[in-house]
Order: sequence, then structure tokens, then C-alpha cells
Amino acid sequence: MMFFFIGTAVAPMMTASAGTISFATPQSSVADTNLYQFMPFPMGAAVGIARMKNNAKYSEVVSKEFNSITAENAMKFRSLHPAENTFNWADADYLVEFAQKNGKRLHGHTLNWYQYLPAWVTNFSGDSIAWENMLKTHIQTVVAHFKGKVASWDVVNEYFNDDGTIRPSVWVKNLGPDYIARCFQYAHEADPDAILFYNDYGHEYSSAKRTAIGKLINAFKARNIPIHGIGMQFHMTYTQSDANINAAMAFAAGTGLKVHLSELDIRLNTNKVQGFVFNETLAAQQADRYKFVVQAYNAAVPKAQQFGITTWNVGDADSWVPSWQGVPDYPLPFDANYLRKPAYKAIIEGGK
Ligand code: 9MR
Repeated sequence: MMFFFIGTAVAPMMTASAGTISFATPQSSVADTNLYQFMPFPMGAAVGIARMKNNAKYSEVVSKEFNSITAENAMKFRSLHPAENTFNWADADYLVEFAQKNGKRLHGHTLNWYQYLPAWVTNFSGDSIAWENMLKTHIQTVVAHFKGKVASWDVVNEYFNDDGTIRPSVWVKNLGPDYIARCFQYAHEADPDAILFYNDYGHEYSSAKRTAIGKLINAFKARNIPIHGIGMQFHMTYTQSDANINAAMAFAAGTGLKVHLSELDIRLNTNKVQGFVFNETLAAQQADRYKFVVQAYNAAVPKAQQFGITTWNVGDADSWVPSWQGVPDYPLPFDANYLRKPAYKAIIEGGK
């Protein structure tokens, strides 16, 4: 039996690794191909700095396969601004250098979030003026530092609950709900060229959240608040329906803003089974969803609005999902050895 992959005929390979079987295409057979070159829009990955520095295979795959990069954690508040008067740029700057050397777009994540805050912020005891100064200083120092190096920012992440209400946070508590508009204004002042996104998850299952985000965007437009993009994280299950995926795409396209599938991964262990093992059937089902998501995005989102698709890390062993769910999972297009899973080819097919 011959297995055809991108014009090259190769024999199918099963590799045994860490007690699991990988139905991946041998890396060597497709060494001359790059994922992003097949895609009609930028194709990105979120990356961890320690892996970039210490795992040559990882950084090689990142540089070879993707043309957009997001820092998984290195540009979050706690990483960049660990103490009131201390900014720690080293890790994020490492990524800036990598992106520049390798000609990659760098997407910034995230200027404002209710999570991943240093203790000095959660314990901050100033009045509303002090809180406002702290918010503004953080956003503007960070955006100014990366001006001309980071093309775009998730300005505010996860402002809404799934039911469309505003999520309680230290920001809303101390500054009121409209602080979100000022985040965008502060970022825009610091870098007028940066493309500014509102980023959230759940568009594929919560119409209430979509409605709330839509209202926010319309209100921003009416008030001339600088917002240019909508980030839909798409941390998905492999059981997600075509209709739900299409609804999210149609909604995002309808905003008229740039649309970023900003944190895509497709998890398989929906019943949270301990000892859960990847197999050929699951690989095919996952590939089918990857293909559908890419196709739906490409079909629904007008070309000028296609900011691209970013997977949330690279290989299955790098994913946040297993530790979040407390069970094994295999949510990404590369396996633990960075071999291409069927999802990889499916992404390319979805982009055709
Ligand atoms: O993948 C990230 C993980 O390494 C961090 O521990 C976590 C911190 O809360 O954040 C994860 O990334 C999140 C992203 O920043 C925002 N959307 C949800 C992602 C998964 O939790």
C-alpha cells in the first residue's frame, strides 16, 4: 500500500513512543514542506520559552512549520511585570529575536486578563486613580517596549462569562466595567500601528457569549474605541458540531473585524478516562474536525479579515489540556515526538 502525501509517496509508519502508537507521517518524507506555505492565511503556534531554548526539535518545528508566533505565557502580566517597579523582558525578548531572525509575525498575548497576575497586583490597595495608573502604566510600558516588534495584541482576554455577563475581576472591581475600553485606548496610544484584539473562548458553544461580545464591539465602534480584531480561542472537543463551528465563524465574520482563531486545539478525552490512548480512529475523527474548522474559517471569513489560525502550542506533550483535565489527551497536530499527525494534513486540506 502506498500513502500519498503532498506529492511524495511514502510508506505509512507506525512509531512506538512512550507506550503509545503514533499514526504520524515520517518527518523525513515531508522535510521539504512547511505547513504555512500551504495555507491561504498565516498559520501560527503558541510557544513556551523554555522549550524554545532547550529543545532543538521544538524550535526547529516552530520555525519550519509556522509563520506566526504567540507567547503562551511570556507576555502575560505576571511574566513581564513581576513586581511594581520591575519589568522582566528577557523571555519575551528572546522570542522577539527568534521571530525577527526567522521572519515570523509575533502576536502579543495578553495585556489584560483576570488571571496570571502577580501578587502585588491582586494585593494592590490603591484607590481608583492608583489602579488606573497601574493599568495604564502596564499596558503602555509593554506595548511601547514591543512597538514595531509585535504586530498585534490580545488587549483584553476573557472579559465575559459564558452566559454573557461580565466576569468578576480585580479590574472590574476597582475600575468599573468600562475599564475595558480604556485598555484599548491606552494600547492604541502606545502603538497606533498595532492590531488590537478582544480575545475569548466559547464562541462555538455559547450564543449568549457571542451576543455579549457582539454588543461590546458595536458599542466600541460607535464610540470610536480602537478595536481591530476578534480572537476566538477555539479550545474545542472533537465532538463539536458543524453547526456550532459555523455559527461562530459567521458571527466573527459579521463583526467586520480581523478574525484570529487564536488558541486552537481539539481534545479527545471528553470522558476524562485515565490511561486514555490515542488510536487511529481518534486520529481520523480529530483530523476531520481540524479540517472542518479550517474550511469553515476560510469559507466564512472574508480574505481581508483573515488574520490566521494559531494552535495552542505544537506537540501533544506541550499542550495545557492534560494538566487542565487531569487525564491524558492528544489535542494538537503534532505528536509528542513532533511527528505530523493526520490532523496536519487535514489542516492543509481544509485550507484548499
Ligand atoms: O496554556 C497556558 C498555560 O500554560 C498557563 O498555565 C495558563 C495560565 O492560566 O494559561 C494557558 O493559556 C490560556 C490562555 O492564556 C488564555 N486562554 C486559555 C488558555 C488555556 O488556559
